[in-house]
Amino acid sequence: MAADLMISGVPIELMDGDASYVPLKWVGALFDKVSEKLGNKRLFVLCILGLQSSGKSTLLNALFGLQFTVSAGRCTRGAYMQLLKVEDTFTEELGFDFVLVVDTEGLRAPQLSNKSKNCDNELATFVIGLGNLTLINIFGENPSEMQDILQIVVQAFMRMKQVKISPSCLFVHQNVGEVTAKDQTMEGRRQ
Ligand SMILES: Nc1nc2c(ncn2[C@@H]2O[C@H](COP(=O)(O)OP(=O)(O)O)[C@@H](O)[C@H]2O)c(=O)[nH]1
Ligand SMILES: [Mg+2]
Repeated sequence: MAADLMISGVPIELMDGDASYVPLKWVGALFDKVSEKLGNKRLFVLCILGLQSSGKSTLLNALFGLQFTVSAGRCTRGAYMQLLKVEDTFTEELGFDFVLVVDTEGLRAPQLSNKSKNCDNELATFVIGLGNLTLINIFGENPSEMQDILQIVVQAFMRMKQVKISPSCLFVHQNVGEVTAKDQTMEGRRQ
């Protein structure tokens, strides 16, 4: 049933945000079933990372027309995945048949602050390792927001060397209101 739901585009929990736990057996079985049902299809995994309430879910919803819950404060918990079919006309060009979009809870969630560092690193490592591409979402004009998250992300990318995979990442610097922001924040971004 879960496989059917997933194929029909329902978001499925991938990681339990409260326990920071991935039910590997369950997820493995789910994907086995999904690939059994869909046949031999190429999948592109797109993940997103960023501070809590930096508009990650909003961005994904806007990009793909999804309905991940959006609200102030902690609303996405753990990580959710949603399977999207690529339109036939684009599969050739893109080189994959499905996109798996993974929305995450976000780093530096105050609700997890007592065990935050570990949780953040685990989440970042998990998500970056999972994705073909990870969007690093940076909200606003203050470059200091970047420093926090960069440390976590770079750490996670260094770990990927140990397992010999090389995922890529893309920085999305969004919600910058001021037209001069690009020049003004250049120094911060360079650092
Ligand atoms: N002003 C403004 N608010 C935004 C933008 N993107 C998201 N928000 C708001 O920021 C809050 C958190 O967004 P959400 O997508 O849930 O963040 P997430 O925790 O990173 O998934 C919500 O109240 C959104 O409406 C944006 O580009 N501009
Ligand atoms: Mg969210």
